[in-house]
Amino acid sequence: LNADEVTVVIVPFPSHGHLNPLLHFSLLLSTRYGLTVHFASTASHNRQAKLRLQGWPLSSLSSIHFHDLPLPPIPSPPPNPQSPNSFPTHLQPLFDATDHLRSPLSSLLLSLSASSRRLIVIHDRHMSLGFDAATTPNAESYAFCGTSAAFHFEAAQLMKQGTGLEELASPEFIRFIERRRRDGFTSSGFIINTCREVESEFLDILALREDFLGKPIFAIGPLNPVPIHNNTDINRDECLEWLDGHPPCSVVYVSFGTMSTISDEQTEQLASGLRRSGHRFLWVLRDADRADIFAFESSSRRLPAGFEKAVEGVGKVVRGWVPQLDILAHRATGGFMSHCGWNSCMEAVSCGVPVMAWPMHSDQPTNARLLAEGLKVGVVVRGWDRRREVVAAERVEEVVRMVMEGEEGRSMREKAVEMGEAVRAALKDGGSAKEAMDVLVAHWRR
Ligand code: BUP
Repeated sequence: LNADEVTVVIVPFPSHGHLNPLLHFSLLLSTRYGLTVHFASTASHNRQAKLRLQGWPLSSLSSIHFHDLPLPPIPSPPPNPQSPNSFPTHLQPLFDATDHLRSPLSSLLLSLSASSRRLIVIHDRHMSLGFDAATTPNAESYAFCGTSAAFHFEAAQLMKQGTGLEELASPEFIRFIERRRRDGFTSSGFIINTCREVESEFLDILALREDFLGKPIFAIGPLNPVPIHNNTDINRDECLEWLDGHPPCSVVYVSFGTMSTISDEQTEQLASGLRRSGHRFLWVLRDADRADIFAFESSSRRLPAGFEKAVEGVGKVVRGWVPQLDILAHRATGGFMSHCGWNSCMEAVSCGVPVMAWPMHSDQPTNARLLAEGLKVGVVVRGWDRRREVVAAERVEEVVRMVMEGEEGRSMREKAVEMGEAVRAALKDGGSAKEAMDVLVAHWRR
C-alpha cells in the first residue's frame, strides 16, 4: 500500500438491505474515484452480498478488498410469520453477535492506518463499534444511514419522548440500537442513502437535530445502480423474459423484501386479491432471510390449491431470488406492491414506478407515508394502525385497480415518472447526489 493514499474501509450491518447499498457505494468509490476500498463483514455476508450483486458486472468485485471477519456460530430459528408486526426477531442473535467483530475490526483498522495517509471508516449506523476511540490517529469515521431522512427524524423524536418505538421494533432491537447509537456519537459526518430531490425538507430538519448537529450530512443516494430500461443481457433472468411478453405498465410486481415473512392466511388473501383484480402480476413469495442464508433450505409458503395453474399467463409466482432492479426498470412493470424497505422505495422511485405500500415494521410505515402522502407516488394498502389484521382480498383488489386502471393511478404514475427523472439526474454530473459524493471524496483527499 502507498502511504500517500486515502484508504476506505466499509463496515456494513449484516443484512441484505444494508449490505447491498454499501457494496454499490464501495464499487463507485473504487471504479469512479479510484480509491482503495476494503469491505469488512463476516464470510457468509460477504458471500451473500457478492452473490446478490445488482447492476454491476461480476468482474467489478475484484476492485474491492473483501475481509472475512470471524464470528462465532449463531443460532437462527425460522422466521415467525405470525409475529404481530413481522419484526425479524429471529435475526437478533446475529445482530448481537456483531459485538464480536469489534476486536478483529480494530486489528484491521490499525494495520490499514499504518500503511495509509488517511483512513476513512464508513460504518453502518448500526455498526458504530466505537471506531473513533480506536488508536488510529489518521482515521475519520462516517456513519452510513441506510434509511430515509424522514425515518431518522421520526425515530429521534420517538427516542426522545421514550415511547412509540416498540410499535416498530422488538425491545431487544431497540436496546441494541440505543447501545450502538451511544457508541457512534463521535463520527465525522453522516452519509445517507437519499437525495434532496426526494427528501429536501427532512434533510434540512435533520441537520438541526441534536445527534446530527454540526456534522455534515452527505445525501448521496439512491445507492443503487441507475437502472437500464429493458436490460437485454444474455444471461437474463426468466422473470425478465416473462415480462417481455406483456404490454407496457401492465404488471404488478409484488415483493416484501428480505426481512419479512407473511402468514399462510395472508398469503391466501393476497393470492385471491391479485387474482380478482384481473391484472397481471409477478409475485416473489419467500421467507425472510436467516442469519446465514447459505446454511438453511428456504421453506415454501403455501398457496391456495391450483392457484398457479389458474393464473397461468396472467400471474407468475417466484420462490427464489429475482433481479428486482431490472424488474422495476422493465417497461411491462406498472406498479410495485412493496413492504417499503428503503432500498425498495429508492429503487421504485429511480425507476418511476408507483408503489402500493404495505409496511411491515421499523422504518417502513414512515417510508410508506413519505411515498403516498408526501411525494404522492403511491398508495398505502394497509394503514399502520391496523397492522395486526390480515389484509383482505377485497382491499388488495381495490388498491391494484386504483393504481393500474384509475384516474388516481394515472396521476401517481405521472408523478412517479417525473420523480424518477429528477432522481436519475441527481446522480449525474451537476446533480445533487453526485455533487455531494464529489465533495465528500475531495474532502478525504485534502
Ligand atoms: Br426479496 C429480493 N431480489 O428477490 P429493502 C430483494 N432484492 O434484488 P429489506 C432483490 O434486496 P430492510 C429479491 O432490490 C433491494 O435492494 C432489492 O432491501 C433486493 O428491504 C433489497 O427494500 C431489499 O430495503 O431490508 O430487505 O426488507 O428492512 O433492512 O430495509
